[in-house]
Amino acid sequence: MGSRSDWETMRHASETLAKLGIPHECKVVSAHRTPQRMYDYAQGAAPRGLRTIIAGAGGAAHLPGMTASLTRLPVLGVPVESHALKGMDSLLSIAQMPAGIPVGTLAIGRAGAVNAALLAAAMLATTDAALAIRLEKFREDQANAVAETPE
Ligand code: RP5
Repeated sequence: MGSRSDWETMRHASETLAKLGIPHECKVVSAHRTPQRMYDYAQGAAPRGLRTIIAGAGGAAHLPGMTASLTRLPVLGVPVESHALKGMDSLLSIAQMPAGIPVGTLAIGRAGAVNAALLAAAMLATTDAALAIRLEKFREDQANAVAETPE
């Protein structure tokens, strides 16, 4: 994530990954304030054995796109809700990548953070049969938790 202030949103990605038993790490890596850290992190990710990167940022959210440009790993972008523009700035700056370097862009805020984790899980589950079973169980539990009536 681009800032410690993004953690309130991005913790939902981490919690969802943890529920699915997916090992992960959470780092503050700012495209603007710590560009060298971003270069080092993105370029070192694949050689270290990481499989996917979830990048959350707000405002002029360059982190997901810049990260994607520095690694062949799939990058999922989470637009963090900004104070000034409610995350529309984050959303557009993450989603509107020019052709050639993709960022898979999720919804603004908590929903995007949760879904980034679930999408990462779905991608990883294509080559991990045990995770596929855990993901199916997660979906089943979620369906069972939805009441048929509103009261
Ligand atoms: C972005 O600027 C971060 O991703 C964060 O969403 C936003 C504001 O950062 P802080 O000023 O709260 O550190 O780079």
